Amino acid sequence: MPVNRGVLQRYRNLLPITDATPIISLGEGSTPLVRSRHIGKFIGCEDLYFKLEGCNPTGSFKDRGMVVAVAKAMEARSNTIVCASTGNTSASAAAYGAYCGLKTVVLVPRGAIASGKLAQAIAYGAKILVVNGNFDRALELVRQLSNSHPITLVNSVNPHRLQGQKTAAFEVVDALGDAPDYLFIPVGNAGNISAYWMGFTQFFQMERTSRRPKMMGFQAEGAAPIVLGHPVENPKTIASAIRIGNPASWKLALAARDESGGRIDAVSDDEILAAYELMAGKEGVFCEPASAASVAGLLKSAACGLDLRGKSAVCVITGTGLKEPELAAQHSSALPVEIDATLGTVERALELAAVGR
Ligand code: AN7
Repeated sequence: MPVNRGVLQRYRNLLPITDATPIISLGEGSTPLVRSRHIGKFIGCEDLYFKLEGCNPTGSFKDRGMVVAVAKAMEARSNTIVCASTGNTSASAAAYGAYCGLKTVVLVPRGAIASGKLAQAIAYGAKILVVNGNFDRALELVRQLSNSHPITLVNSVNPHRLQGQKTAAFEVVDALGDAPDYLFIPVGNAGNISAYWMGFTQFFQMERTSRRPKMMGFQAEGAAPIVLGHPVENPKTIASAIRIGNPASWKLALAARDESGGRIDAVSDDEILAAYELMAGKEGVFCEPASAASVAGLLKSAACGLDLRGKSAVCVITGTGLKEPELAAQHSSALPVEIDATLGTVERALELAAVGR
């Protein structure tokens, strides 16, 4: 198997890079597209796939965009990067910042990011500022900060982020031989749905795909500004990664929805948690709740009459469940059983009859 040389090398000609752009990589991209064994059958969609973005180096899709943003920051001779984050962006920025010797500053909302994401930012040595306010406020702060200081903003308002993230759409097309009929994706700050649409559109214009998918985006019910048509001041959802009330790429997401003939809808926390359990328990994919929103959206759409028979669909699984291990224990029936260290107690715990010894 060849070395994974990463997104910059692999898509050199399709990204805004120059001879002066350093070709860096932590092995991002080239993530698996796996076929569903359970959920597809359940909803009558034989061609259902999951794009496992949790397999990226820091456990989320953010690495695809971060590698481009950081390379461009280095090209511009910046020595400090900053972002606001619900967790994954900060983990990714901190990793690439460490790898490239940049100073990384992350602003995260107090008490509102998963423990594993915070642990990553700490381990990678970022300067972590915990803000008494939500993500939207933190994003306002870093926008102001980067406007008045020589610090590069690496949130998805930095266009290089979306450029990198569009490569996931390229991979989906290459894996399936064409674009799917539908793409289901969680929506938070709305960068990723916009990036996928850019990627599908670019491949369509290059005639590397015969069509573009309908873009099906899903917000959490308590954090659904795009669905409601106005910002949400105090967004609430168990899916902390998409607890965002005023998405930066709002207009781009609406364009993706409308140009593709897709939808942006909301799913409840109960629907998100049911999909989160189903993905782990029936598909063997331990994803984070925000990622499960795409699957919850698929199930909701099918239940509301979307006929997926004979159609192909891809759910983007944006991040790994390992970043918030506490949540699994709160939402699973398969809890650990403590036993004495004897074969008899193991057998009793498994309801196995003892074989004569
Ligand atoms: C797992 O890390 O916004 O709609 O600051 O971590 O492109 O924002 C994360 C978002 C989906 C939503 N799934 O993507 C951040 C941040 C996961 C995420 C989203 C996020 P966008």
